[in-house]
Amino acid sequence: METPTKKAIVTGITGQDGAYLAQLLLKQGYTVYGAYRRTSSVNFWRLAELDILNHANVHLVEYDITDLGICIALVQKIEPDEIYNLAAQSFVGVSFEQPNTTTQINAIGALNLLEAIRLVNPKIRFYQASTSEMFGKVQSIPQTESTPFYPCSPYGVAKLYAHWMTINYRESYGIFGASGILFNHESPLRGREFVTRKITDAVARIKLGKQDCLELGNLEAKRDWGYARDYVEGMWQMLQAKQPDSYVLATGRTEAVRTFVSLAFKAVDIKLVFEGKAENEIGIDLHTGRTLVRVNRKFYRPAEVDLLVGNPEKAKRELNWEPKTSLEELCQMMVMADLKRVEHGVSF
Ligand code: NDP
Ligand code: GDR
Repeated sequence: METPTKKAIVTGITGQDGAYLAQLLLKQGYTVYGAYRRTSSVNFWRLAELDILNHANVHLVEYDITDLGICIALVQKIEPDEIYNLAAQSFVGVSFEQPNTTTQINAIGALNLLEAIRLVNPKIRFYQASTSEMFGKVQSIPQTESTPFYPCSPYGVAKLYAHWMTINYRESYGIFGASGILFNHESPLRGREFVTRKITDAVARIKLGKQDCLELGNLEAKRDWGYARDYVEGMWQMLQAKQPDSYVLATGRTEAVRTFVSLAFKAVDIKLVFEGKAENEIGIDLHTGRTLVRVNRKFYRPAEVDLLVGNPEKAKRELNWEPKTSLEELCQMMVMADLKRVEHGVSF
Protein backbone atom coordinates (compact mmCIF):
# COMPACT_ATOMS: atom_id res chain seq x y z
CA MET A 1 0.00 0.00 0.00
CA GLU A 2 1.28 3.46 -0.85
CA THR A 3 1.98 5.79 2.07
CA PRO A 4 -0.19 8.89 1.71
CA THR A 5 1.83 12.03 1.06
CA LYS A 6 2.14 14.54 3.84
CA LYS A 7 0.16 17.77 3.58
CA ALA A 8 1.66 21.10 4.61
CA ILE A 9 0.14 24.55 4.79
CA VAL A 10 2.69 27.28 4.08
CA THR A 11 1.52 30.78 4.98
CA GLY A 12 3.51 33.51 3.24
CA ILE A 13 3.95 31.29 0.15
CA THR A 14 4.41 34.40 -2.03
CA GLY A 15 7.44 35.54 -0.02
CA GLN A 16 11.12 34.61 -0.27
CA ASP A 17 11.11 31.79 2.28
CA GLY A 18 7.67 30.53 1.31
CA ALA A 19 8.83 29.91 -2.25
CA TYR A 20 12.04 28.09 -1.27
CA LEU A 21 10.26 26.08 1.42
CA ALA A 22 7.50 25.04 -0.99
CA GLN A 23 10.14 23.83 -3.42
CA LEU A 24 11.88 21.84 -0.68
CA LEU A 25 8.62 20.27 0.53
CA LEU A 26 7.72 19.23 -3.02
CA LYS A 27 11.10 17.50 -3.28
CA GLN A 28 10.26 15.69 -0.04
CA GLY A 29 7.01 14.45 -1.61
CA TYR A 30 4.58 16.75 0.20
CA THR A 31 1.40 18.25 -1.13
CA VAL A 32 1.77 21.97 -0.46
CA TYR A 33 -1.13 24.28 0.31
CA GLY A 34 0.15 27.79 -0.18
CA ALA A 35 -1.96 30.25 1.74
CA TYR A 36 -2.00 33.77 0.35
CA ARG A 37 -3.98 36.92 1.03
CA ARG A 38 -6.31 38.62 -1.40
CA THR A 39 -4.73 41.74 -2.87
CA SER A 40 -5.53 43.68 -6.01
CA SER A 41 -2.62 41.99 -7.79
CA VAL A 42 -1.27 38.84 -6.18
CA ASN A 43 2.41 38.36 -6.69
CA PHE A 44 3.46 34.84 -7.65
CA TRP A 45 6.74 35.79 -9.34
CA ARG A 46 8.91 33.85 -6.91
CA LEU A 47 6.97 30.62 -7.42
CA ALA A 48 7.23 31.22 -11.16
CA GLU A 49 11.01 31.79 -10.91
CA LEU A 50 11.40 28.46 -9.12
CA ASP A 51 9.11 26.88 -11.72
CA ILE A 52 6.65 25.51 -9.16
CA LEU A 53 3.70 27.85 -9.74
CA ASN A 54 1.81 25.28 -11.80
CA HIS A 55 3.13 22.20 -10.02
CA ALA A 56 0.40 19.55 -9.61
CA ASN A 57 1.13 19.29 -5.87
CA VAL A 58 0.95 23.01 -5.16
CA HIS A 59 -2.50 24.31 -4.28
CA LEU A 60 -2.90 28.02 -3.73
CA VAL A 61 -5.59 28.88 -1.22
CA GLU A 62 -6.88 32.30 -0.28
CA TYR A 63 -7.16 33.19 3.39
CA ASP A 64 -6.74 36.00 5.89
CA ILE A 65 -4.36 35.33 8.76
CA THR A 66 -5.92 38.04 10.90
CA ASP A 67 -9.33 36.31 10.80
CA LEU A 68 -9.62 33.45 13.31
CA GLY A 69 -12.69 31.96 11.60
CA ILE A 70 -10.90 31.72 8.27
CA CYS A 71 -7.84 30.14 9.90
CA ILE A 72 -10.01 27.50 11.56
CA ALA A 73 -11.87 26.81 8.30
CA LEU A 74 -8.56 26.49 6.43
CA VAL A 75 -7.18 23.94 8.87
CA GLN A 76 -10.48 22.03 8.95
CA LYS A 77 -10.66 21.84 5.18
CA ILE A 78 -7.05 20.88 4.44
CA GLU A 79 -6.35 18.66 7.46
CA PRO A 80 -2.60 19.28 7.19
CA ASP A 81 0.16 17.37 8.96
CA GLU A 82 2.28 20.48 9.27
CA ILE A 83 1.79 24.25 9.19
CA TYR A 84 4.67 26.62 8.49
CA ASN A 85 3.74 30.13 9.54
CA LEU A 86 5.90 32.40 7.38
CA ALA A 87 3.35 35.15 6.72
CA ALA A 88 4.36 38.49 8.17
CA GLN A 89 4.67 42.19 7.62
CA SER A 90 8.38 41.45 7.56
CA PHE A 91 9.95 44.85 6.95
CA VAL A 92 11.27 46.26 10.22
CA GLY A 93 11.31 49.85 8.91
CA VAL A 94 7.62 49.75 7.97
CA SER A 95 6.68 48.38 11.39
CA PHE A 96 7.45 51.80 12.90
CA GLU A 97 4.93 53.38 10.51
CA GLN A 98 2.34 50.58 10.82
CA PRO A 99 2.69 49.14 14.33
CA ASN A 100 -0.93 48.11 14.58
CA THR A 101 -1.11 46.28 11.25
CA THR A 102 2.24 44.65 11.99
CA THR A 103 0.93 43.40 15.34
CA GLN A 104 -2.31 42.07 13.85
CA ILE A 105 -0.44 40.04 11.24
CA ASN A 106 2.74 39.02 13.07
CA ALA A 107 1.37 38.45 16.57
CA ILE A 108 -2.39 37.80 16.37
CA GLY A 109 -1.98 35.97 13.06
CA ALA A 110 0.27 33.39 14.72
CA LEU A 111 -2.15 33.10 17.64
CA ASN A 112 -5.03 32.45 15.22
CA LEU A 113 -3.17 29.53 13.68
CA LEU A 114 -2.28 28.11 17.09
CA GLU A 115 -5.91 28.40 18.14
CA ALA A 116 -7.01 26.68 14.93
CA ILE A 117 -4.61 23.81 15.67
CA ARG A 118 -5.79 23.56 19.29
CA LEU A 119 -9.45 23.48 18.26
CA VAL A 120 -9.26 21.35 15.11
CA ASN A 121 -6.41 18.90 15.67
CA PRO A 122 -3.65 19.40 18.27
CA LYS A 123 -1.51 16.79 16.50
CA ILE A 124 -0.72 19.17 13.64
CA ARG A 125 2.91 20.30 13.80
CA PHE A 126 3.51 24.06 13.75
CA TYR A 127 6.55 26.08 12.72
CA GLN A 128 6.74 29.72 13.79
CA ALA A 129 9.05 32.08 11.88
CA SER A 130 10.75 33.81 14.80
CA THR A 131 13.61 36.17 14.31
CA SER A 132 16.92 37.52 15.57
CA GLU A 133 15.15 40.92 15.73
CA MET A 134 13.75 39.65 19.06
CA PHE A 135 17.28 40.01 20.50
CA GLY A 136 17.33 43.65 19.43
CA LYS A 137 19.50 45.70 21.76
CA VAL A 138 22.69 43.74 22.26
CA GLN A 139 22.69 41.84 25.56
CA SER A 140 25.53 39.45 24.74
CA ILE A 141 27.26 38.01 21.69
CA PRO A 142 26.96 35.64 19.98
CA GLN A 143 23.21 35.28 20.53
CA THR A 144 21.87 31.83 21.43
CA GLU A 145 18.50 30.33 22.36
CA SER A 146 19.07 31.49 25.96
CA THR A 147 20.14 35.08 25.26
CA PRO A 148 17.63 37.53 26.82
CA PHE A 149 15.34 39.29 24.35
CA TYR A 150 15.14 43.08 23.99
CA PRO A 151 13.28 43.88 20.75
CA CYS A 152 13.78 47.37 19.32
CA SER A 153 10.88 47.68 16.85
CA PRO A 154 7.14 46.98 16.68
CA TYR A 155 8.11 44.14 14.34
CA GLY A 156 10.41 42.58 16.95
CA VAL A 157 7.88 43.02 19.75
CA ALA A 158 5.08 41.40 17.72
CA LYS A 159 7.34 38.50 16.75
CA LEU A 160 8.30 38.00 20.38
CA TYR A 161 4.62 37.61 21.28
CA ALA A 162 4.21 34.92 18.61
CA HIS A 163 7.40 33.22 19.78
CA TRP A 164 6.20 33.00 23.38
CA MET A 165 2.69 31.91 22.35
CA THR A 166 4.22 29.05 20.38
CA ILE A 167 6.11 27.98 23.51
CA ASN A 168 3.00 28.51 25.63
CA TYR A 169 0.83 26.31 23.38
CA ARG A 170 3.59 23.68 23.45
CA GLU A 171 3.67 23.69 27.24
CA SER A 172 -0.07 24.16 27.86
CA TYR A 173 -1.60 21.86 25.25
CA GLY A 174 1.27 19.62 24.13
CA ILE A 175 1.15 21.09 20.62
CA PHE A 176 4.24 20.40 18.52
CA GLY A 177 5.16 24.07 18.14
CA ALA A 178 8.71 24.73 16.96
CA SER A 179 10.16 28.20 16.80
CA GLY A 180 13.04 28.99 14.46
CA ILE A 181 14.98 32.05 15.60
CA LEU A 182 16.39 32.86 12.20
CA PHE A 183 19.05 35.46 11.55
CA ASN A 184 18.92 37.46 8.30
CA HIS A 185 18.84 35.24 5.25
CA GLU A 186 18.92 36.53 1.73
CA SER A 187 18.77 35.31 -1.86
CA PRO A 188 18.01 36.49 -5.38
CA LEU A 189 14.34 36.17 -4.32
CA ARG A 190 14.71 38.73 -1.51
CA GLY A 191 12.38 41.73 -1.70
CA ARG A 192 14.04 44.92 -2.95
CA GLU A 193 13.19 46.89 0.20
CA PHE A 194 15.70 44.85 2.23
CA VAL A 195 19.23 46.17 2.32
CA THR A 196 21.12 43.32 0.61
CA ARG A 197 18.79 43.16 -2.39
CA LYS A 198 18.56 46.95 -2.56
CA ILE A 199 22.35 46.95 -2.83
CA THR A 200 22.70 44.15 -5.39
CA ASP A 201 19.92 45.59 -7.54
CA ALA A 202 21.56 49.04 -7.47
CA VAL A 203 25.01 47.63 -8.19
CA ALA A 204 23.62 45.88 -11.28
CA ARG A 205 21.93 49.10 -12.43
CA ILE A 206 25.03 51.22 -11.80
CA LYS A 207 27.22 48.71 -13.65
CA LEU A 208 24.85 48.79 -16.63
CA GLY A 209 24.58 52.57 -16.63
CA LYS A 210 20.95 52.69 -15.50
CA GLN A 211 21.50 54.31 -12.09
CA ASP A 212 24.01 56.89 -10.85
CA CYS A 213 24.19 56.38 -7.15
CA LEU A 214 22.95 54.14 -4.31
CA GLU A 215 21.45 55.82 -1.24
CA LEU A 216 21.48 53.94 2.03
CA GLY A 217 20.87 54.49 5.75
CA ASN A 218 23.06 53.21 8.56
CA LEU A 219 26.21 51.63 7.11
CA GLU A 220 27.49 50.65 10.57
CA ALA A 221 24.74 48.12 11.36
CA LYS A 222 26.13 44.59 11.53
CA ARG A 223 24.18 41.55 10.46
CA ASP A 224 24.69 37.79 10.31
CA TRP A 225 23.63 37.07 6.71
CA GLY A 226 22.99 33.56 5.36
CA TYR A 227 21.39 32.03 2.28
CA ALA A 228 17.61 31.51 2.45
CA ARG A 229 17.73 28.12 0.70
CA ASP A 230 19.95 26.76 3.50
CA TYR A 231 17.61 28.15 6.15
CA VAL A 232 14.35 26.61 4.87
CA GLU A 233 16.00 23.19 5.29
CA GLY A 234 16.37 24.00 8.98
CA MET A 235 12.66 24.91 9.21
CA TRP A 236 11.69 21.53 7.81
CA GLN A 237 14.18 19.71 10.05
CA MET A 238 12.66 21.37 13.12
CA LEU A 239 9.29 19.82 12.34
CA GLN A 240 10.83 16.36 11.77
CA ALA A 241 12.56 16.35 15.18
CA LYS A 242 11.41 14.10 18.03
CA GLN A 243 10.52 17.03 20.28
CA PRO A 244 9.42 20.58 19.49
CA ASP A 245 11.93 23.22 20.50
CA SER A 246 13.39 26.62 19.62
CA TYR A 247 16.49 26.84 17.48
CA VAL A 248 18.80 29.60 16.30
CA LEU A 249 19.75 29.38 12.61
CA ALA A 250 22.68 31.63 11.77
CA THR A 251 26.14 31.58 10.22
CA GLY A 252 28.11 32.89 13.20
CA ARG A 253 29.71 35.62 11.07
CA THR A 254 28.69 39.25 11.25
CA GLU A 255 29.56 42.06 8.84
CA ALA A 256 28.64 45.72 8.52
CA VAL A 257 26.27 46.90 5.78
CA ARG A 258 29.30 48.77 4.38
CA THR A 259 31.12 45.46 3.88
CA PHE A 260 28.20 43.99 1.95
CA VAL A 261 28.26 47.10 -0.27
CA SER A 262 31.97 46.61 -0.99
CA LEU A 263 31.48 42.91 -1.74
CA ALA A 264 28.64 43.65 -4.15
CA PHE A 265 30.67 46.24 -6.09
CA LYS A 266 33.63 43.87 -6.10
CA ALA A 267 31.41 41.29 -7.83
CA VAL A 268 31.25 43.68 -10.82
CA ASP A 269 34.95 44.59 -10.60
CA ILE A 270 34.45 47.99 -8.98
CA LYS A 271 36.71 48.78 -6.05
CA LEU A 272 34.96 51.11 -3.68
CA VAL A 273 36.64 53.29 -1.05
CA PHE A 274 34.69 55.00 1.72
CA GLU A 275 35.33 58.56 2.90
CA GLY A 276 33.71 60.70 5.58
CA LYS A 277 31.74 59.69 8.63
CA ALA A 278 28.14 58.79 9.52
CA GLU A 279 25.66 60.84 7.46
CA ASN A 280 28.49 62.37 5.41
CA GLU A 281 30.04 59.08 4.41
CA ILE A 282 30.34 58.37 0.69
CA GLY A 283 31.57 55.45 -1.38
CA ILE A 284 33.85 56.34 -4.29
CA ASP A 285 34.89 54.26 -7.28
CA LEU A 286 38.67 54.08 -6.83
CA HIS A 287 39.21 53.87 -10.58
CA THR A 288 36.98 56.70 -11.84
CA GLY A 289 36.59 58.85 -8.71
CA ARG A 290 32.78 58.80 -9.12
CA THR A 291 30.61 58.82 -6.00
CA LEU A 292 28.52 55.67 -6.15
CA VAL A 293 27.17 55.47 -2.59
CA ARG A 294 25.68 58.14 -0.33
CA VAL A 295 24.07 58.07 3.08
CA ASN A 296 20.56 59.49 3.32
CA ARG A 297 18.99 60.06 6.72
CA LYS A 298 15.57 59.06 5.49
CA PHE A 299 16.68 55.42 5.58
CA TYR A 300 17.63 55.56 9.27
CA ARG A 301 15.23 53.93 11.75
CA PRO A 302 13.85 55.46 14.96
CA ALA A 303 15.63 52.68 16.85
CA GLU A 304 18.36 50.53 15.37
CA VAL A 305 19.57 47.02 16.09
CA ASP A 306 23.34 47.53 16.00
CA LEU A 307 24.78 44.05 15.93
CA LEU A 308 23.43 40.59 15.37
CA VAL A 309 25.49 37.44 15.30
CA GLY A 310 24.06 34.03 16.08
CA ASN A 311 25.46 30.79 17.42
CA PRO A 312 23.81 27.88 15.56
CA GLU A 313 25.48 25.16 17.71
CA LYS A 314 22.22 23.73 19.03
CA ALA A 315 20.75 23.31 15.53
CA LYS A 316 24.01 21.70 14.42
CA ARG A 317 24.08 19.33 17.38
CA GLU A 318 20.40 18.34 17.46
CA LEU A 319 19.23 18.74 13.87
CA ASN A 320 22.49 18.28 12.00
CA TRP A 321 21.79 21.67 10.36
CA GLU A 322 24.61 23.82 9.04
CA PRO A 323 24.76 26.83 6.71
CA LYS A 324 26.48 25.86 3.46
CA THR A 325 26.88 29.18 1.66
CA SER A 326 29.47 31.88 2.39
CA LEU A 327 28.60 35.57 2.36
CA GLU A 328 30.86 36.05 -0.68
CA GLU A 329 29.03 33.29 -2.60
CA LEU A 330 25.65 34.68 -1.57
CA CYS A 331 26.50 38.23 -2.59
CA GLN A 332 27.95 37.09 -5.91
CA MET A 333 24.83 35.01 -6.64
CA MET A 334 22.54 37.96 -5.89
CA VAL A 335 24.52 40.42 -8.00
CA MET A 336 24.62 38.01 -10.96
CA ALA A 337 20.85 37.41 -10.74
CA ASP A 338 20.22 41.17 -10.67
CA LEU A 339 22.58 41.83 -13.59
CA LYS A 340 20.54 39.32 -15.62
CA ARG A 341 17.24 40.91 -14.58
CA VAL A 342 18.39 44.45 -15.36
CA GLU A 343 19.81 43.32 -18.71
CA HIS A 344 16.46 41.76 -19.60
CA GLY A 345 14.43 44.67 -18.29
CA VAL A 346 12.77 42.52 -15.62
CA SER A 347 12.05 44.33 -12.38
CA PHE A 348 11.10 42.18 -9.39
P1 NDP B 1 8.69 38.14 2.84
O1 NDP B 1 8.41 39.55 3.19
O2 NDP B 1 9.42 37.83 1.57
O3 NDP B 1 7.32 37.34 2.81
C1 NDP B 1 6.30 37.60 3.72
C2 NDP B 1 5.06 36.85 3.31
O4 NDP B 1 4.02 37.17 4.23
C3 NDP B 1 4.54 37.21 1.91
O5 NDP B 1 4.08 36.04 1.30
C4 NDP B 1 3.39 38.14 2.22
O6 NDP B 1 2.37 38.13 1.25
C5 NDP B 1 2.86 37.49 3.49
N1 NDP B 1 1.97 38.39 4.21
C6 NDP B 1 2.19 39.67 4.57
N2 NDP B 1 1.10 40.17 5.17
C7 NDP B 1 0.17 39.20 5.17
C8 NDP B 1 -1.18 39.10 5.62
N3 NDP B 1 -1.80 40.13 6.16
N4 NDP B 1 -1.81 37.95 5.47
C9 NDP B 1 -1.22 36.90 4.89
N5 NDP B 1 0.04 36.93 4.40
C10 NDP B 1 0.71 38.06 4.56
O7 NDP B 1 9.44 37.50 4.09
P2 NDP B 1 10.52 36.31 4.15
O8 NDP B 1 10.11 35.26 3.22
O9 NDP B 1 11.86 36.91 4.09
O10 NDP B 1 10.32 35.82 5.64
C11 NDP B 1 9.43 34.78 5.98
C12 NDP B 1 9.11 34.84 7.46
O11 NDP B 1 10.30 34.69 8.22
C13 NDP B 1 8.49 36.16 7.90
O12 NDP B 1 7.59 35.85 8.94
C14 NDP B 1 9.67 36.94 8.46
O13 NDP B 1 9.23 37.86 9.43
C15 NDP B 1 10.47 35.82 9.07
N6 NDP B 1 11.90 36.03 9.14
C16 NDP B 1 12.60 36.36 8.01
C17 NDP B 1 13.96 36.48 8.05
C18 NDP B 1 14.75 36.83 6.84
O14 NDP B 1 15.91 37.22 6.99
N7 NDP B 1 14.23 36.68 5.64
C19 NDP B 1 14.70 36.26 9.31
C20 NDP B 1 13.86 35.88 10.42
C21 NDP B 1 12.52 35.76 10.32
P3 NDP B 1 2.26 39.23 0.08
O15 NDP B 1 3.04 38.67 -1.07
O16 NDP B 1 0.81 39.30 -0.17
O17 NDP B 1 2.84 40.50 0.62
P1 GDR C 1 16.45 43.73 8.96
O1 GDR C 1 16.78 43.80 7.41
O2 GDR C 1 15.89 45.00 9.47
O3 GDR C 1 17.67 43.20 9.64
O4 GDR C 1 15.27 42.66 8.99
P2 GDR C 1 17.07 45.01 6.43
O5 GDR C 1 17.76 44.41 5.27
O6 GDR C 1 15.86 45.83 6.18
O7 GDR C 1 18.09 45.92 7.27
C1 GDR C 1 19.36 45.44 7.68
C2 GDR C 1 20.18 46.59 8.23
O8 GDR C 1 20.57 47.45 7.18
C3 GDR C 1 20.37 48.79 7.59
N1 GDR C 1 20.20 49.65 6.43
C4 GDR C 1 19.17 49.61 5.56
N2 GDR C 1 18.11 48.78 5.50
C5 GDR C 1 17.24 48.95 4.47
N3 GDR C 1 16.20 48.12 4.36
N4 GDR C 1 17.39 49.94 3.53
C6 GDR C 1 18.45 50.81 3.57
O9 GDR C 1 18.58 51.68 2.74
C7 GDR C 1 19.40 50.62 4.63
N5 GDR C 1 20.55 51.24 4.97
C8 GDR C 1 21.02 50.64 6.04
C9 GDR C 1 19.14 48.73 8.48
O10 GDR C 1 19.03 49.90 9.28
C10 GDR C 1 19.44 47.45 9.26
O11 GDR C 1 20.28 47.72 10.31
C11 GDR C 1 15.33 41.48 8.20
C12 GDR C 1 13.89 41.11 7.81
O12 GDR C 1 13.93 40.06 6.91
C13 GDR C 1 13.11 40.69 9.04
O13 GDR C 1 11.84 40.20 8.65
C14 GDR C 1 13.90 39.59 9.77
O14 GDR C 1 13.21 39.20 10.92
C15 GDR C 1 15.28 40.09 10.12
O15 GDR C 1 15.95 40.45 8.92
C16 GDR C 1 16.12 39.01 10.80
